[in-house]
Amino acid sequence: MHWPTGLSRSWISLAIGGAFAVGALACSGGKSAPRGGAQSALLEAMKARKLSEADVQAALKTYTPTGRMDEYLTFASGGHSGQVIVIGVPSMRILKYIGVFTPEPWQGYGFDEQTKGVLAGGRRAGHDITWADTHHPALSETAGDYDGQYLFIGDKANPRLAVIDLADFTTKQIVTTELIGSDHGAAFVTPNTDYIVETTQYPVPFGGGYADPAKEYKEKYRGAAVFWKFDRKKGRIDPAASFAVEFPPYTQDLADAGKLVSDGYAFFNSINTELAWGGNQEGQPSMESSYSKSDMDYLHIVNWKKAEELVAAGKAETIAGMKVLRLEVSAAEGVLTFVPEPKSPHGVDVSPDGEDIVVGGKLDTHGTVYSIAKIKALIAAGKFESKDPYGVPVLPFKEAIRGQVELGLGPLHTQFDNQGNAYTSLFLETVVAKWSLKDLKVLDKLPTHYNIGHLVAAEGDTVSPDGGYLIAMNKWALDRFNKVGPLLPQNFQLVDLSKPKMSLLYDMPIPLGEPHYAQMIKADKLKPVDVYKPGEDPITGEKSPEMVEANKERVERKADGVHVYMTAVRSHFTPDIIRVKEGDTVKLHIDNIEQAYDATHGFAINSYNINISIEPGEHSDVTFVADKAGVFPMYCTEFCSALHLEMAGYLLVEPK
Ligand code: CUK
Ligand code: CUA
Repeated sequence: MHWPTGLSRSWISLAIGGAFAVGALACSGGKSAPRGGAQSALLEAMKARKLSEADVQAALKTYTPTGRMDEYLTFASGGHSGQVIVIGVPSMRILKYIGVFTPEPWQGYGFDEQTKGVLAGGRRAGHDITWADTHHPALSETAGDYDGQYLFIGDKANPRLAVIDLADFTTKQIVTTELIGSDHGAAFVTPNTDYIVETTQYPVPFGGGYADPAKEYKEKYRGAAVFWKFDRKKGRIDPAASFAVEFPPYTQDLADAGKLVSDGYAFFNSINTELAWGGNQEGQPSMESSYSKSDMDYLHIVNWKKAEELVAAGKAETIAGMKVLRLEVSAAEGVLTFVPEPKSPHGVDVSPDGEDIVVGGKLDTHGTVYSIAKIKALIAAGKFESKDPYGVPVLPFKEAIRGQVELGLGPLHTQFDNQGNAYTSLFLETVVAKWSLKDLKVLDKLPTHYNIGHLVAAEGDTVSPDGGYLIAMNKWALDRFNKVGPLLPQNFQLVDLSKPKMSLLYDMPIPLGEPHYAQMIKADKLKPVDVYKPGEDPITGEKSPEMVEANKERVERKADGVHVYMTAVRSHFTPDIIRVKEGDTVKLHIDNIEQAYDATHGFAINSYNINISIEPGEHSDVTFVADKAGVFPMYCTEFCSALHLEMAGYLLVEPK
């Protein structure tokens, strides 16, 4: 602890003159405030809270007064919560959890017909899946820059991909393919968001069939990169226009799309060229040791524009409903090329100018920097050193790299700033290493707490990163926060990049799943709507055919059930009594007929698991079978007005 007695006089005057006197100046009509008073008040506050000079400087850079907005928004994966977390930077205030793969009661996500339909898009093997292991969110891009329109995120556990519309921060679509059995290199977008890439992690036989790995791992198990076609006009993935590129069962890891000079290519790591499959009670070593026997794995280089042409020319085979470019075709036609990469790497990140492909060694102390110019020249000249057992040409390692940077222990992921610097997370050393892309020299290291996984810099995956801020996304937090039992939050540490030496600004616990990755976008690129258009179904974006207008509320008994057309407005539902008979199918159609910003109503019914959120303008549908007779209170769950408690009614289910 640096005690404020060592505080330099000049620094105090700076702090007081620069920041603390602003309020005083405003109150005293322009006359400057008595400095001595403010100075001693500051020192007293610092002493009372045991704050050092560095602490106060950090506080000045993150403290955000009431009503002030953040400069950036970070979209972080919610890890196993299956959600996305929206965080303001530099305040590190949580602004929203977006329900994505998991039902989320606050938003009524997964409770009404609209969002149940979205979740149903992620059913696999005939099962509803109500959780996800989300890892990598990806913002939509135009010409390699975040455009603020969409966000995509993958589910590693049940390979799925979700589309979130940033017009209303709502999940609109979930897609999946039974072709593959898990993913990890997902989601990554091509520079104009033509495709969203989802790459397998653990190989399985394509299409979900059975094969014993002890006998048929090499022959039957496969990985793939799925290129999901994004239809930007519709704001949806078009599965029929999507395709996959088959990979050998090398256990692919992270991926990134090329940009500018490397546009048209995508890069995928692999960690298991050993073709291990486990079996530690069947006479095999555990995966952890067998995966890392070889000194080199293969960086997969995919020419996706060529793949797209071949698929269009009918060269793909349809497996489990997905068009798949088979290995033989990809190897022969130059779609897939390998280049060795050191020992079980983890992250692969393309530099802002698209020239360098940086691979984090994980079990190697280096960051390896491949050059797309060299790779292209080698491919054009047909300069391959060998072929892998599946017939894929392999480029010579030494000739494909621009160099290696000696980073330290456990390099994982890399981000970039606007000064030509790269920032790599070192998991084992638990630091952020700042290094110069040009000279491949380490410039600075900042300790993190603890075990940093990913890191995210402002606009850090684009063709024009901003610098300024970086968040270290740390796995362990053992002595950083008050104790909360054996399961601890993750620790996001905000780092100041504005000076040559990095400095730590803020620790933020993330108590909801383990976020892996995040992306940080300039807040002014986002243009969300304030309210829905009257009667809008948020999932279709259209006026609902069942829209309910004021004074048109009614109950109609139809062949498919009792339709209740209801409106919600401060502070009543109309009708506020719903009479049905035991066994009736009930279809509620509810419109929030307000257009006032922030005037959300909730709607809940006891015992029927009914809970929705109806934002201003929104139309929502709920279907249930009234199979239990009785009296069930229903009420608004958002404290919407002084008479919110009166916004209630009864569902009356008359016995048969
Ligand atoms: S992964 Cu978790 S730290 Cu899923 Cu991107 Cu590297
Ligand atoms: Cu509407 Cu409370």
